[in-house]
Amino acid sequence: MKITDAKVFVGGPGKNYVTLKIETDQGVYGLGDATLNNRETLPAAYLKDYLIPNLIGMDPRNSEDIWQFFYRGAYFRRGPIAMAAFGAIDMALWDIKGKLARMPVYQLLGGKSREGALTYAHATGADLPDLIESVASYVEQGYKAVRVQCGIPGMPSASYAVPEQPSAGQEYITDFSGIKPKTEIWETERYMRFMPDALAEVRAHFGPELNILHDVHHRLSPREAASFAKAVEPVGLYWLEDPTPAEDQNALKMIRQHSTTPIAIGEVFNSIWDCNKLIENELIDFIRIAVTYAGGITHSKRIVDLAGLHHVRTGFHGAPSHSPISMAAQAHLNVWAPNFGIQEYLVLGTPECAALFPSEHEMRGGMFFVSDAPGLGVDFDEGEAARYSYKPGSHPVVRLQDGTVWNY
Ligand code: CS2
Ligand code: MG
Repeated sequence: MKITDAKVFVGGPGKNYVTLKIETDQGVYGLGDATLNNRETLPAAYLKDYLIPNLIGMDPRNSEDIWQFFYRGAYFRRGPIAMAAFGAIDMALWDIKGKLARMPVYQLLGGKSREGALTYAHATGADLPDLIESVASYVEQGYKAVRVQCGIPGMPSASYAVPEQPSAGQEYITDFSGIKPKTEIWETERYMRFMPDALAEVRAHFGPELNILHDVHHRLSPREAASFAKAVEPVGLYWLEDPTPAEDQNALKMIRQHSTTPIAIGEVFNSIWDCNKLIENELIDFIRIAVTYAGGITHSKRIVDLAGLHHVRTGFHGAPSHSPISMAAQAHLNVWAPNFGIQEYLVLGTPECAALFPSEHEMRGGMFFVSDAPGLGVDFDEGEAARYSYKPGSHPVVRLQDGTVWNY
C-alpha cells in the first residue's frame, strides 16, 4: 500500500485552518490538522516543501516509522512548526488506519474507558456581573465546567480573553486586520488584588458543584503565582492554568511549595521533552498539550502514558484555532485515556464549519461523544474549502504601563 498524493488547504470560516489530505493507492484517504494559530502558513509550507515529497510512495500503515523518519531525519528537532506538520501527517495516518480496519481510532488505542468526555467552555465578562451572566448561560446549556476570565477594574485595556465591550458575546479573537498586533496593557498588582475575590464570588454564586477553571496566561512571576495559587485555594478551582511562563519549569516548585491549587500547563509544549521533568517531578496536575503541535496521536499518546504514571491527568488544548479534525483526534484519545481529565471545547458548530468538516461527533450537556465512524470520523469538503483562503491576523502584544513588553 502506498501514499500517492497529499494536499494542504489553508482557510476556513473565521479561521485559517491548515488541513492535510493524504491519498493512497487503495482509494482510502486520511485527514490531519496542522493549524498553528497566527502562524498558519508555516506548517503548511513545511508540509508542502519538505514532508510531502518524502511521504509520496511510503506505506501509510507504518505510522510509527514515518513519524520517526520525519522527527529524527530533520536533525533540528521539535518546535511548534515542525511538530504541527508531523502532527497532521500522523493524524491522517491514524485516520487511514482506522478506515482500513473499519474501526474508530479509539478502538485502535484500546477502546473506550468512558462514554463521553467532560468539556469546559469559556465564560468571559468585562466586569463581574457580566461574567456571572456568561457563566450562567453555559450552566443553562448543561456545562459542568467553565473557564472564567474577567476584566480588571482600572486596567487600561481589556485583559486576556475579555471582550472590549460588555456582553459583546465575542471570545478573544484573532484580529484579522493584518499581522501588526494590537497592544494590551497589563497590571499585575490590579489583577492580584481583584481576581481572587472575583473567583470567590463566582464560586459563591454557582455553589460547590460547578468546576471552575482560570487561565493566568503566563502573566505572573513564580512568587506572585505562588501567592495567587494560595489566595484562591478556598475557591476550590478545578485548575489554575499557565500561572507562569512555561520556559522556567523551576517556577512550578515555588507554586507547589505554597499551595495545593491544581496546576495545568502545556498548551505551548510540543514534545515529551518539554514536559517530562514537570510530569516526573509531579509539579503539575494536568497536561495541556494539543495533538496538533505535540506531533499527532503517536507522540501525544506517549505523553499521556508518562503522565498517567505520575497522577497527571489530561486537559488537552481546544482553543477555537483547532479544526474539527484535531478536536476529533483528541476526542478519540479522551475516550480511551485512563488518566483523562477534561477537554477544552469551543463552539465550532457553525453551519459553515459543519459544512466544511462533516461529522457525527456530538456535543451534548457539556460532554463530547465520539462517533463510531471508522478513522477519525470527520470528513473534509473540498468544494466548500474553495470558498476560503488565508487571511493574515494576529494576537495582541502585551505591555506594562511603562511600555515594557510582557507575556501575552
Ligand atoms: C488559551 C489559548 O485556550 C486557552 O487556554 O490560552 O486560547 C491561547 O491564547 C491561544 O491558543 C493562542 O493562540
Ligand atoms: Mg490557556
